Amino acid sequence: MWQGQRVSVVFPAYNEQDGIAAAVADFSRIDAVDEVLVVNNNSRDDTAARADAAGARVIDEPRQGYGYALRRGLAEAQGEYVVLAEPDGTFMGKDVLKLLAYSDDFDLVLGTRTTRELIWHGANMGWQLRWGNWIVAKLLQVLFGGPSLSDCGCTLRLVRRAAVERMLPRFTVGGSHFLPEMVCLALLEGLRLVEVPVNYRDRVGQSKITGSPGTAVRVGGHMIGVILRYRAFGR
Ligand SMILES: Nc1nc2c(ncn2[C@@H]2O[C@H](COP(=O)(O)OP(=O)(O)OP(=O)(O)O)[C@@H](O)[C@H]2O)c(=O)[nH]1
Ligand SMILES: [Mg+2]
Repeated sequence: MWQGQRVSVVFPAYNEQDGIAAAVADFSRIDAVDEVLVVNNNSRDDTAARADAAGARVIDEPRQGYGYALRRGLAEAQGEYVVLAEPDGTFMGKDVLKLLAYSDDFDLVLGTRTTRELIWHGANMGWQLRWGNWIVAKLLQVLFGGPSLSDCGCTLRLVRRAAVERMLPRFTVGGSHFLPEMVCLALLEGLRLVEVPVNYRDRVGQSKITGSPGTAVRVGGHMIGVILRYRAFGR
C-alpha cells in the first residue's frame, strides 16, 4: 500500500523463464507493492509456472505483442497505482519507490533509462540506443508541447487507475511501439506527466526487441509514425 492505496506491478512476459522468479521476488519485497501480475504472452517455456511459484498472479494474453500484453495488464491490475515493468532483470524493484514519490502530484510517472550514472555495465543502452530513445522522446515533447522527456522506450512507469480508465478505450497499438502511444494519449487527455531517472541493467535471458539493431530501428520508425499520427489526427 502507498498512502492507503493498493499498488500493482505488471510484468509482460514472453519466454522469460530465466529471470521471472527473481524479478517477481525483487518487486514483491518492496513493502508498498500489493500484487505482482505476470501477463504471460504465449510463452513456450516455463515462464508461467515459475511466475506462479514465485507468488505472482498469472494471466494469459493470447494476442501476441508487447502492447497487447501491457494493455491486458493495465486492464486487470487491481491497484490504484499500476506500475509497468519488465521481468528480465533490467529494472530494480526499489525504483518503484521513486515513481511512487511523485504519484501524489502526477497521473503518470515515467522512468528514463538515459541517465548515464544509472546505466549499469553491460546494459543494452549503448550510445546509439540512448540517443535514439532521446531523439524520439524529444520529438514527442516538442510536437505535443509536453514536459521534458528523455526516453521514449522505458517500460518502467507508474499510472494512476483513473488515468488508465481514460486511456484504455483509446489504445490501438499491440506491438513494440506501444509506449509512445500511451504518452501521446496522456498528453491529449490533459494528464499530468513527469519523468524520473531509473537504473537500467544487463538483461537475463534472450532479448526480443532492442537486442538486434535492425529490430530497434524498425520499432523506432513505428514509434515516430505513431507520434506523427497522433499529432496530425489526434487518434
Ligand atoms: N518483444 C516482445 N516482448 C514481449 C511480447 N510479449 C511480452 N513481451 C515482454 O515485453 C518485454 C520487453 O521485451 P524485451 O525483449 O525485454 O525488449 P527490450 O526491453 O527492448 O530489450 P532488452 O531488454 O534489451 O532485451 C519483455 O518483458 C518481454 O517478455 C511480445 O510479443 N514481443
Ligand atoms: Mg527488456
